[in-house]
Amino acid sequence: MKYVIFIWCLFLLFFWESKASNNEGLAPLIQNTDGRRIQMLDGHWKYMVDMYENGYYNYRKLPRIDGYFMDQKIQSPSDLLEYNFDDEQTLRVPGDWNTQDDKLFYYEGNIWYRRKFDVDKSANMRYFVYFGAVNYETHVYFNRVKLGVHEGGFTPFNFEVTDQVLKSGNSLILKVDNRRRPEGVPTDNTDWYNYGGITRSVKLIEVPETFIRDYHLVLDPSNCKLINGYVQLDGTQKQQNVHVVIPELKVDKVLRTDASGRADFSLSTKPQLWSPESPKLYRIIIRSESDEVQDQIGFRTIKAEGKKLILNGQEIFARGISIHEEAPFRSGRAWSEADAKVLIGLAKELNCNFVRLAHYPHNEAMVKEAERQGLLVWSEIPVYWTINWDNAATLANARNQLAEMIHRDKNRANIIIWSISNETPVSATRNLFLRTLIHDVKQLDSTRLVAMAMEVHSVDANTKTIGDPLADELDVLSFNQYVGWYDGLPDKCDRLNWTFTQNKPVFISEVGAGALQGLHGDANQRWTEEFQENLYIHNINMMKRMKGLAGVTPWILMDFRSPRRPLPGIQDGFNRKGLVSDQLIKKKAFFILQNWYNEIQSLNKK
Ligand code: GCB
Repeated sequence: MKYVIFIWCLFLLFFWESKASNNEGLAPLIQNTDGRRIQMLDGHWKYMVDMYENGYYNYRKLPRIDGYFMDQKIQSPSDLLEYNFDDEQTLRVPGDWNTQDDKLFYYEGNIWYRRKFDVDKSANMRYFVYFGAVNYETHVYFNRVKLGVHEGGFTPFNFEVTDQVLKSGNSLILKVDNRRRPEGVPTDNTDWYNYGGITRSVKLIEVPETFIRDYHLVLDPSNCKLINGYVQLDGTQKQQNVHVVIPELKVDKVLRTDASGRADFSLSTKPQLWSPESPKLYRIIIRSESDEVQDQIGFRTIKAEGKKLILNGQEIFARGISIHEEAPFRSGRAWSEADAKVLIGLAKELNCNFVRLAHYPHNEAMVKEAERQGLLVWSEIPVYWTINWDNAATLANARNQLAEMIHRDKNRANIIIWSISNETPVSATRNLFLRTLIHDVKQLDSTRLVAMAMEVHSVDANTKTIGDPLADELDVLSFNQYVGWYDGLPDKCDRLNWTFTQNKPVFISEVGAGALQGLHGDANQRWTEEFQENLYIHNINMMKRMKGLAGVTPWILMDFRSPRRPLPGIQDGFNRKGLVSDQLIKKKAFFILQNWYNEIQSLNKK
């Protein structure tokens, strides 16, 4: 009992302390920026490399009041000024800096960015600058005033600039620091490339004084004829009539927002359900007295029932693949609709109905393309391997990234799983940390499943299980396993059995082997396409024997850059577990997995 109380006190301590975070000045996130009046701030931004953070600290290492963010110009030839944005080179935004200039390929440090722009400013409107993602820590300055700070490289954030925005000559300056840090999320040790910079679009959003800041529409988990949701206004006129209109379903629901600007609602209708076979989306119009926003939303239900995964009331097997947010052909961070079309198109070709977007929230184009093409999604935050479990700021940061991920994508029908972590070693502090995140997901969005990629444990030489105490608290039993690659050779699969005490759907969130595309040889020779092919054959046979297997997302669709992978002539800085090379040439294993997925699909059709 004493032990339980002690643990509980620790938990509470975490909870309260976790309010400490590096974020500063952020405005509550605006929902659906694609549906707003925006001025894109993408394009060529001036940049300055600042290895010593000289534009931020003075020679006594104290923050400067005349830092680079003041964007000064000399007024007379005798003036002393040691920087000048006007004469600098440019970087493309969005885009990581590493793949834009050879000199920046290995750079981990600070870079200052500047974008000048004019605004066709209207009276009585409000303005926000919105960043899709910037890796990793960003200090934002607008017209020489500091707006604030955001930590985390894969989620959106915004600041209000209504009072500062000018009709001409606005100067938006960012200090972006991509140094890895042990207390960061992710921590300093990962198996992917640490691309730095403004990796997603930057937008200036114009909204009326009172605007529709947020909304959520979701099918009732136990009633397919009921849509639940809320609308949240922001501004001084909080009490308004708001219409939620779905023209195709002849729905026009009128709500009245309360003194806090919020209206919760339920509306009866019978939408055609979104599914991989028929990814139906409806045009939704939300209209207040002062604002209107439109979206495309689908409706479906998802639940775990015993060992079954149930989509829209029917059992489904998730034929998946893991994907990193890495650009096809050119490497670097993927960000565009064109990148998403290629990656999602390949997953479709593999005959997937599911993708694991690893190991951090991907750009919105990926999620939306997957939704249009009928792919279910597992979305996750970069709580990966050995992060600082006992650091309150680390927990606050992870919680914030989780909230930002859920906020952005809560209206996407294809997301069925929020995942809170990947391959984290069991310990008391880690359990407390992750338990807080599980609790958060349930608070923020109880309509989806909560998972994490767990590790496996051996019962005996031929039996494996999950020995993670958190397995009881998650909705699915998902784990990474590398039998045949890090764990024995592929024929080990033939002898192995799996046993689970929890009655939950089983997901293999990773399985795979490295192979250099075009390298051929014996099935026992590592790095050949034949070795990888053989490993897939043995693993698939083993997976066919696993009771309650409800989904798989092998590792991984495409080769991706990782500094942990130096082997010359084979890896050359790439993790080669892709089913296609970084140039998108298919390896033999691609077809093995594709055949299995075809087989599963035709069995399900019978
Ligand atoms: C894992 C990690 C993944 C790695 C992969 C590998 O378990 O979750 O991020 O890239 O193994 O290739 O070793």
